Amino acid sequence: MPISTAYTAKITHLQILKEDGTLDTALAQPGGGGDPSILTDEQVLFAYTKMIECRNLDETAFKLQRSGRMHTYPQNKGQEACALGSGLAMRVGTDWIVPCYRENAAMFLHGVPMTHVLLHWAGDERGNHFPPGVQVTPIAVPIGTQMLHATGIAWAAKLQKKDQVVCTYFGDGATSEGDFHEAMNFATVMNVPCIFFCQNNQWAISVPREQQTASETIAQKGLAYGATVQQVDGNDIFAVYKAVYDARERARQGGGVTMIEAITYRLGDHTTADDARRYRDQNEVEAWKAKDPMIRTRKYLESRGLWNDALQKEHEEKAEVTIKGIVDQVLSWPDPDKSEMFDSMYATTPAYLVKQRDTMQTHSLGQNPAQAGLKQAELAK
Ligand SMILES: Cc1ncc(C[n+]2csc(CCOP(=O)(O)OP(=O)(O)O)c2C)c(N)n1
Ligand SMILES: [Mg+2]
Repeated sequence: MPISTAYTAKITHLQILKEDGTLDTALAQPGGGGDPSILTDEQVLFAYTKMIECRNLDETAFKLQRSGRMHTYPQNKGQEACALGSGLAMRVGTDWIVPCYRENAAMFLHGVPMTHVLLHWAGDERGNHFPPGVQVTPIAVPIGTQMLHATGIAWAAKLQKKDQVVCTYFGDGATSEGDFHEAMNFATVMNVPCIFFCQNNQWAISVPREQQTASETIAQKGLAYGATVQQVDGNDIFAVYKAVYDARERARQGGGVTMIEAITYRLGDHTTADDARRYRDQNEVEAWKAKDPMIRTRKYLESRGLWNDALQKEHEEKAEVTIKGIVDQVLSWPDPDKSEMFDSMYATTPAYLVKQRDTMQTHSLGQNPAQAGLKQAELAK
């Protein structure tokens, strides 16, 4: 029996907006040219103003943490094209966003109030309780878990014949977790409408991408499970938008899972609990700063006559006011009532928890339980 080829594969890398801010006109016309998979000027303009806002939020959250008014916060700096390109390509109120923690802008686009993201990182669980109708799941800090949730949501949508697609986000490091492989396997076998969006920002805290996986690309891990895969320049908002838009439409037509690997870079520390200078070469950081998605998007808008220094100043000032307003709201958020920790656990709170809740309201526990309306015999139960 001669040796034959059992399998060959090719993974393409998509870049539409070049680093000099010009479009590859073989792939896209400036203004969109009526192609729904290409961003219009209006969308790019909108996305750029959101980038300004998100960067201000990052800087503000950093200062809040340093001044003791915020717990850990993971900056999104440098990865905004991923969040905005993908967030814009998903249908608000129809599709689902299942985030990790480095795609704030996608969450905001889909209706999560900025206050809630800050509340979350301030350790307030109410930050995970989004307004009704918002189709976004809470920020997931345990690495990888959200991909399983996304798979379940997409499976439910398929079973219920709903026109819904799910986009879940995760980092390069997360693809070394079991949850990624289990989610990917189940999602592809069941052919569910789910997009696995990997923000390959080159680092998993202090572990560089090469030490974390021997896989030449992250995208090829999706190939192993039978997903459609696409690698994109993650600092190119056009490429991200097109890849997610095409994946969304494919999923709606029954084409199942797409895995997108977006090549990007974490310009900030891992979180405010980290100091990346201890393990990262500054030359590497500087090289990526030059590829900042904001610089590239701004160059494009300038070439279209849609942006200038005056607008930059105006929107930076506007963002400052917006974010300050958000912070004021968060800092004056009323404290939760102690009893709230009992309220959302069971549909009907069991008697022993009712007892705990009620006795917690008094200083007399163990001294005069009658104060809490409880008889000694009941407490002994
Ligand atoms: C299950 C689990 N293990 C370990 C951690 C600690 N941890 C937090 S972030 C992180 C690295 C994640 O790297 P990556 O997936 O590349 O995402 P990035 O932070 O780079 O966006 C680790 C190991 C965790 N949160 N959850
Ligand atoms: Mg990473």
